Amino acid sequence: NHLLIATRNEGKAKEFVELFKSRGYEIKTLLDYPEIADIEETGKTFEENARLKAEGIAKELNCLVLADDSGLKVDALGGQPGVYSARFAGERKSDAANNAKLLHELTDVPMGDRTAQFHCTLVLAEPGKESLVVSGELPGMIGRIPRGNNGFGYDPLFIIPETDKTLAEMTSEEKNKISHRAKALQELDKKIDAWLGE
Ligand code: ITT
Ligand code: NA
Repeated sequence: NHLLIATRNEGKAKEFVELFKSRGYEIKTLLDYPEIADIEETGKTFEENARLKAEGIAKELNCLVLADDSGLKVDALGGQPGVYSARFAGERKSDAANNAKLLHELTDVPMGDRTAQFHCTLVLAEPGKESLVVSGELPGMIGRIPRGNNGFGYDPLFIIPETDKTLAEMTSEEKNKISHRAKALQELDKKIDAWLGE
């Protein structure tokens, strides 16, 4: 069972390898295929962008492809950065630059109002078939200083209130039990067999 995941984000790729271990799939990502061109994310929603990536690569390679479009929705910012999470501080800027911009935008927002959700939409695509779309969300709070070295992206700022830890202070095993990505995959689990059999 082979599955190509249409991502070049190393943090996502690592999580997918771990998440799919128990699911009996052998995972490849676009990091294994440097010759394949990036798909432009011109969509305005997570689903549109995940479809562009999954359906674009599935058509190009004529195989089964899963894509993840995800991001951070901050309530005090009206849901931003949302689909622009990867490019919040500008194109090709570091995770640290994105985190610094987020902290700056929230300077005057008190802790009680720093609620946020991580969102993940997954699209599974195969040429000539209607794609399967699932999503997952994880609620939390945006901290005032980055904490922890695990994970990627906004993890050092994303506090899980029940544990008082940021996602970057959790092990990958702990994060993979609760994350938006794990929840979306649980939805995929419920639907994938019927979809593959269609
Ligand atoms: P691919 O399109 O190649 O998958 P990308 O990084 O461009 O990589 P997205 O467009 O989906 O992917 O952007 C997702 C961004 O949202 C990501 O770069 C992080 O900044 C943030 N993000 C998503 N999931 C996250 C997580 O689990 N932890 C921390 N940040 C996350
Ligand atoms: Na995106």
